[in-house]
Amino acid sequence: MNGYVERVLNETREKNSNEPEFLQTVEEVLTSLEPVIQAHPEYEDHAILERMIEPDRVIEFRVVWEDDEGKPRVNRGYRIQFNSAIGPYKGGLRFHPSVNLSILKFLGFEQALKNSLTTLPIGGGKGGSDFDPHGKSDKEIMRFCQAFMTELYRHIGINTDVPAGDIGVGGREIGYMFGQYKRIRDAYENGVLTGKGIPYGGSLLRPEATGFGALYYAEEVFRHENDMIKGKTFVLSGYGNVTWGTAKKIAELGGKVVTISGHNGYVYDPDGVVTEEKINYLLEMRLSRNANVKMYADRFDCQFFEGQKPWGVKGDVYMPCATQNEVGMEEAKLIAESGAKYYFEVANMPTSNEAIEYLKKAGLIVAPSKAVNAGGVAVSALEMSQNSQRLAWSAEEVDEKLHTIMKSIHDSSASAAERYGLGYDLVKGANISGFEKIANAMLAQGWY
Ligand code: 2IT
Repeated sequence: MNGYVERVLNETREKNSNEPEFLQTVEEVLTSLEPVIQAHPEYEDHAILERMIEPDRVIEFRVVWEDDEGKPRVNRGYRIQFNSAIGPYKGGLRFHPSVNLSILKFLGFEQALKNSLTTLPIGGGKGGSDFDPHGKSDKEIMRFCQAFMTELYRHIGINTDVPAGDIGVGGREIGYMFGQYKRIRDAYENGVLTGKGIPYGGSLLRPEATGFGALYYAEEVFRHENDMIKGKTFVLSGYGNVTWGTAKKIAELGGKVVTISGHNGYVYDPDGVVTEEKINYLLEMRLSRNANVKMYADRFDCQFFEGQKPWGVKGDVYMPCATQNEVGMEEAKLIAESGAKYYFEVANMPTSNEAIEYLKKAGLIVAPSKAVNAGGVAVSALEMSQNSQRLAWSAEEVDEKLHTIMKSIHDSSASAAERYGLGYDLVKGANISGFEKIANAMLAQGWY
């Protein structure tokens, strides 16, 4: 192993031993970068790796909100401003009880590399809270979002840091947070948040962008393999916004999604999540107060497998769309046994590092989340552009730009891997391509 990479990895393992998810990402990325580090001693001379894995700053704050009984409730809020070498910090806010520093640091580091891949001028950040939206009333959600923004507003800005949604944060939450930001600042700076509603500066196609982008990327992979999406069976996890957009585009392209999942089990729909009614029902489920994927099985009369994951179901293409670490060695073995050829990560870091290596060795084409799901943040950056120009592009205009961006992400990843003699390795290629732009910007900007 390259000496510099090894030293930084060992230091990180020691210093960050209480941050398992962050360590997982750093190990995956840094081992991919070995040939680049080997060829460019200037990165070591300027401590690029050490500087890149240490966030610019970590902000942690108390959020106090009033529940429907009039009682005060306390949660922890965060914003990690990870890297601003190529643009203002950009990345989502996650509201979920599992949120902690390790999770947000892994997401922030991944976000910086992903944003670099988009070709657009955005740095990396991530934030959120351990607040659990599940079972909360609409008014409780509103009061939480207002309380969260009352602290967050002082750290963000159109040229500083531009948050968006992630798990537990969709259009409704962004609306409440933007309302509070506007009230406090007394200014209509709608470029400070993305994922807004269409009437107040949201971009057409932002809700679809992560899923649509994933399929535009997949189309490039299929083209490379002289294969086609039409007629293929897709095994998906999740049932939220990302799963919705992914299923919608798969249906449009003639594929068939046969599974969706939630925290309590998965649904098997042999007829496919293919009709408009079924696809739209995903959105309806998520917005219900006690959202639960079993609702789909009841509504469309299909089987629900309680407490199980969908990875034992046979398919041609596997696309984890739910959350981190859904696929470990056990699940990877099931996927490899199915004889499938394609594995596209859509959620952020859904696969353990060991499982990625296993799937690659088993002969699957593995595409990493930081490339596959980058269409979401890319359209967020397009939303920022539209807001700063005070105009709105048509859905066709946004879709065309998204297409171009996803193709470029695929091509730059493939060619980066090729350049370092790694073959068609989309995982390493994405890390290298995302890294190079940030590293070179950091070199140019001096030590900080
Ligand atoms: O993981 C992600 O890329 C997001 N949650 C979207 C971030 C954004 O700024 O749109």
